[in-house]
Amino acid sequence: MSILWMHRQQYNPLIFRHLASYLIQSITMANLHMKDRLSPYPGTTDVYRTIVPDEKVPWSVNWPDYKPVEYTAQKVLKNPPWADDVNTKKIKHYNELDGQIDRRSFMGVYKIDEDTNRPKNPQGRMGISGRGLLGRWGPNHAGDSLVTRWSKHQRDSTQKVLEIILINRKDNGRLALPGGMIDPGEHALAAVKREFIEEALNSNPDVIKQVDKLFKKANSVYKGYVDDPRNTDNAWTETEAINVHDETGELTKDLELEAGDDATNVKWVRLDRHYNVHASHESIIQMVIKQHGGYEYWRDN
Ligand code: RP5
Repeated sequence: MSILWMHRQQYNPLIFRHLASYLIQSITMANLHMKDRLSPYPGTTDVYRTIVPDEKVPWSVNWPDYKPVEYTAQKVLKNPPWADDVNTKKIKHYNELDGQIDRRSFMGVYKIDEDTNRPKNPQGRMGISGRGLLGRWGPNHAGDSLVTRWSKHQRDSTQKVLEIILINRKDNGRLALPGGMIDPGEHALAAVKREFIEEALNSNPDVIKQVDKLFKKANSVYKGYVDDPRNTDNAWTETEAINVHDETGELTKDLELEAGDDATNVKWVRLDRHYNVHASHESIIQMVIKQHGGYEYWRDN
């Protein structure tokens, strides 16, 4: 947030309240999920989360006066095929495989509010109820790819630097892992490969064989919650992240990257510093760097 931005907003006390909360949270919450508690809610200019102090995030902390802002985007309320019905009473199989829809969470069994039949985000209060931009009540399962290889420009022989294919997201412009929501009945690996082809290769049919070969090296590295700015009290994102590492660089040397679908740009990114990446993708990237014994840039800056 720039000083200019703050200056322009100086007469809006609501925004300042949220800014103050954001700054305090930034200082005190080094390890707590953060991006899913920011305001305004993505895609809006006027939907502000109810401020949730850190100590009141867990549902186990009694807070009878808690009043989250209710918000579900119009496009979700229109009931497209990727979204649930607005009426949660129709959902009978939370925490289970509900036909083709996977309502199980990597976080374990989540609780359901007895009065509303709405699932409760296992990470706690988010200051907003409803589904926001997310289609499913409860977990919204995504898959992400981490296609990596060694950078040609190494720091030294003991600190090899990895590079990775990242996209820029259409919705927030941020650098992100190529990825997307898993369709009902789809396997995570199939979804990850499909999203990679759509977003990083613009669905180029000529590269399918090359991608098939590359994805033979697929290795699941993370299954869990994502600190996604779209998360609410009742709907949240989880992902299975899959690493495809091209040790020699041979399999990817001719791979022609071209952004498509939800991506505006795609490129190889040298992992030698922090980038302001979407959601909690940076922590997954760091996990993969550690697994391959690459240069751990976060230790130096
Ligand atoms: C993130 O949102 C996941 O990690 C995944 O990258 C992405 C899925 O959402 P869409 O790209 O389909 O919007 O939380």
